[in-house]
Amino acid sequence: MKLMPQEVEEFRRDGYLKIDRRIIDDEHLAVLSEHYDSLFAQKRGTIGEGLRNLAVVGDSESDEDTDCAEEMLQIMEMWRVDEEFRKLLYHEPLLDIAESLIGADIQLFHDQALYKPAYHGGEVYWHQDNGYWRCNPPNLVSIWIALDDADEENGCMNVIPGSYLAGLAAHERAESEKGDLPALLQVDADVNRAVSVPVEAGYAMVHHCLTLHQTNPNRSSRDRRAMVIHYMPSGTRNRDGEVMTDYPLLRGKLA
Ligand SMILES: O=C(O)CCC(=O)C(=O)O
Repeated sequence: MKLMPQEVEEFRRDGYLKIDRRIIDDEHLAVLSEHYDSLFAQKRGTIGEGLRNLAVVGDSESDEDTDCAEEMLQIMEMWRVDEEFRKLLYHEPLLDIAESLIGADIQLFHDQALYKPAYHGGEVYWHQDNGYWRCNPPNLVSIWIALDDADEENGCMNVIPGSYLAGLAAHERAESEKGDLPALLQVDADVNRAVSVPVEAGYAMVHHCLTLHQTNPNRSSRDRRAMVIHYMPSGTRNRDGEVMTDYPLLRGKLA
């Protein structure tokens, strides 16, 4: 089901939208959660090989150098390693949302699982996604799907409404930045304007690639598992100015 005109309008005004209808039903959510847990379990102890701890403060991504007090765990490109997450790319309710915002010709940019474990889940600093990506035109959207209820206690998304309209902000490397860890850029954001976006399990929110956003540490007793799919209009160029033709076409045609 496509977004209603007023929802599109809200997105155009705020640069994000909480979707008020369920996107993943109970049965589907149980399957995805099981596959998600099993992938993280398989990869536990292999930091740097497909699994990253974005809260790392050591000198490298190896387990020895990782400050395990904090974990903001990331697996990129889940669709390449798991059939359920590959199928999720084509889930009609998600593509309908993307189509309402970026048009009928939709390619995957990438997906990622972002897991903040209970008690010691790490932070993600204020940033814009396109601060990392530098895609052009900057019209990508990300659908952030909650596998657990996500709220202020366990690290839901916080956003600055309307921030995308000001274009790309100046990003700096955070102090804990080591190597090319992508989650460690940060922007000075006006936190007084921040809005929390709690999302229940099976629901989603969508944000523009220039929307300033952040998530807090998870000190609660509840895990916060999320899955994010980043969509781009076909014809989008990478940071080197090349059209990204070899990324999966999810709906419509290649530009
Ligand atoms: O899930 C998180 O903690 C951060 C999400 C994020 O930065 C994103 O979806 O772009």
